Amino acid sequence: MTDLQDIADVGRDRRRGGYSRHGFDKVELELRAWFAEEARRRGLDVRPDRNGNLWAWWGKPGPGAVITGSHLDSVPGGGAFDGPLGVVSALQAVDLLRARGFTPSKPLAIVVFVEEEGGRFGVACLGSRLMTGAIAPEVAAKLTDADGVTFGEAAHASGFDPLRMGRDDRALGSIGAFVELHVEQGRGLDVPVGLASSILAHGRWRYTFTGEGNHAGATLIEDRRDPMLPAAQMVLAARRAATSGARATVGRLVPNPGGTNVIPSSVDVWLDARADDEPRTREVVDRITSAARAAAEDEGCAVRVTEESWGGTVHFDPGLMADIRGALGSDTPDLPTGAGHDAGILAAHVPTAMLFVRNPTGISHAPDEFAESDDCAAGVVALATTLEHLAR
Ligand code: HGY
Ligand code: MN
Ligand code: MN
Ligand code: MN
Repeated sequence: MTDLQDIADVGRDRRRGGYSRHGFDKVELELRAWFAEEARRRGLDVRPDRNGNLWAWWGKPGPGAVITGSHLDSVPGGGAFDGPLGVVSALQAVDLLRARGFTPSKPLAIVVFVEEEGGRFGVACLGSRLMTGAIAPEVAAKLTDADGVTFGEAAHASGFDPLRMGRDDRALGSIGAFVELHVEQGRGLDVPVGLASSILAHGRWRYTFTGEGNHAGATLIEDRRDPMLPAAQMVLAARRAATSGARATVGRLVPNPGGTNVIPSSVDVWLDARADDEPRTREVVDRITSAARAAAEDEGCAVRVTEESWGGTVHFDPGLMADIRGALGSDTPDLPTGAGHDAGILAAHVPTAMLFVRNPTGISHAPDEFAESDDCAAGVVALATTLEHLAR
């Protein structure tokens, strides 16, 4: 059954050495090597695709393939389950199917997508967006991390040619169904396993406030053009504009240069906004942006707003959900989620569904993210039953 230790180990490894700087960095490469070794131990054929996503095949790749999997990268300060639970459970589901004497009549694979959280290069689901053409390779290649390293350089250093990245019709064409198992994020399940029905529309915006860098002690207040002020006003405006239906979050604010005794010359603030649909999301962002512009003007600062990523509302495939519910039991609940996933990117291209494993804390993207062993084990059984049903 799912060994919590496996998940905890992967989670621990993700914390080591700046795990949030995933996307082909040392820790992600080590985790990918761990996955490849675990897959090979199970006789799976491990092949990276040209976008850096890792595929472990049970049987020859081919049309109508049943695919499962998730991601191994994390957010800064993330938990151990978001991503790894889907990957570890897929490996354990293969074990369970083998133990049942099952051999798939369709190709079956586990996929590990690269840079799902956008923790290093700022765009979530980068590997699945590249594969589906949702982001152009030349745009992805220029994305930079906190040290100015580009995704193209990082990918190249990991053996991938950024110029060969991009929409992969062969891979997409081979997928008959994609089912991602994931820890629940937020509280909604009263039973160990449920299905996802939809994902909120979701975008990320970068606000750059520019003022005048100066000395904290030598500069009179009336002589300042301090970009930290409109940045702070924007954070408050985000909370004021948010409602339970439209979630606006500022989780990252970076003053430049960032000295305690230095009035910053500029401040970058990232906004994560999500709502049921695009109009409601953009309405909240517009309100925040006008407050940001007004605050910048008051302080004699400039502000530049850049939309860094966008993904519309996702509705999962009702036919596939019904098919899976037929295999798992008609009482299998479904629930919407506010969290984005690679499954949300693939859903626009191939029949896609998600299985959620109950999270008693509801907390995610934080160390208290959790799932009970029994619920994880129930998730493996549900995934194995789903894969057997789809690939029989
Ligand atoms: O941000 C998200 O919702 C996902 O965890 N990448
Ligand atoms: Mn996440
Ligand atoms: Mn995730
Ligand atoms: Mn000094």
